[in-house]
Amino acid sequence: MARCIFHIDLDAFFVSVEQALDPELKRKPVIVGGDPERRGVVASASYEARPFGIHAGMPLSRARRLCPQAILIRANFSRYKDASAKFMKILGDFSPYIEPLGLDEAYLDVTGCEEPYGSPHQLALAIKERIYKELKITASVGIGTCKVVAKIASDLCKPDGLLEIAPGEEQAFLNPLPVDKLPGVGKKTEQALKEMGITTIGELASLPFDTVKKRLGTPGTAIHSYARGIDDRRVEAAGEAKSISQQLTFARDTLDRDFLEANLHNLCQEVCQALRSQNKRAKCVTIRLRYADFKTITRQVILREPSDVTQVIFATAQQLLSKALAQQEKSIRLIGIRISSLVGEEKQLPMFDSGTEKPERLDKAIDRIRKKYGSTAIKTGNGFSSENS
Ligand code: TTP
Ligand code: MG
Repeated sequence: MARCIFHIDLDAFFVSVEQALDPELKRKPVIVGGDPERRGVVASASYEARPFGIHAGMPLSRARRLCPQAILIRANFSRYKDASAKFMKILGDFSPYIEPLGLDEAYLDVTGCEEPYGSPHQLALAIKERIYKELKITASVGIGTCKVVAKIASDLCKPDGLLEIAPGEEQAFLNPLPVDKLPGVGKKTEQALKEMGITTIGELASLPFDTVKKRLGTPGTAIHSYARGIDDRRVEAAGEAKSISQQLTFARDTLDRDFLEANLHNLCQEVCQALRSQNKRAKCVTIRLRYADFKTITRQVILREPSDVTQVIFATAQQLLSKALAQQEKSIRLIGIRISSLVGEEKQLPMFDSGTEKPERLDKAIDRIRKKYGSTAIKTGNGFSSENS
């Protein structure tokens, strides 16, 4: 039996939460973002602001120039977290198979759940209605037999949309769309495909498998399957975080190595604390650097042994940073860390290697203090946190 997968994404999420709290903001160009004095960027723009060319990630200074009458609101993350929790809870009432992707989107496997409603379409309407009733926020829902089709469908029908791609219709739906609609196709892949004369998903789908593999490597084979509407990924239950990340934009671009390392250390402490709170360890460490010219690079390494020890993760990230700094001497505006390939609890007892025991004890003590008094209550040697935004 074909699966029935929903992808549900709230419209202009941060803005919609603010509009629900202050109806005066409705039907107006509204932007939620960071601090304009500290080079903040647009996090979310209302649909009334988008025709001016405003989109997420754009510097606020530019957004203001494009639409001076737009109402700018500083982000209130606790409000968005509350709304997100309510949103996920609503979805959980419709199916136990829910995979949150971020604060405002989730996959839902509703195979067999549609019966009381009559059809998947009716079920989607019921979900949209419930979300609107409780949160005063519109949602867009894509329905398909797999994740990739559902996700692209919800994206295409925004805002307040509902688009169902019937079983068997996947290829016809995907064919005319540009390749960058496929998840995993970024600027680089798009360019590589363009050089092969491929701009639509249909053209990609008609290429022989071997050609795609030769040109794009193994990751290209997944994209090739998606282009054919083939995507066996299951909807994975909540709480199965695949990675944890943190990043920081500096008030001023910098090349100061001590400053970069100190901030990297703080970020490592934050992600490792989150990791430990989930009783997990990470196998992969990635750093991200954005230069003054907005060029962004990532560098990653696989650890020999998975770890949840701040000192281990930081030492690895520090080496990646050193290498990157040696390769490029350009000022940096953003630094980030991601730990991924997370593994569960089956931790080995550090019976002989007392060298690893000490940092672990230190981490535990810090976690306890931070839990009690908040994250600024303690910082170990390397940390300093001025100048960041
Ligand atoms: P999105 O769902 O990508 O965007 P959106 O909900 O604002 O708009 P859309 O109607 O197109 O779905 O992201 C959800 C929220 O995540 C968004 O409201 C703000 C936050 N966000 C950022 O903080 N920075 C970003 O670069 C993006 C893309 C989103
Ligand atoms: Mg959204």
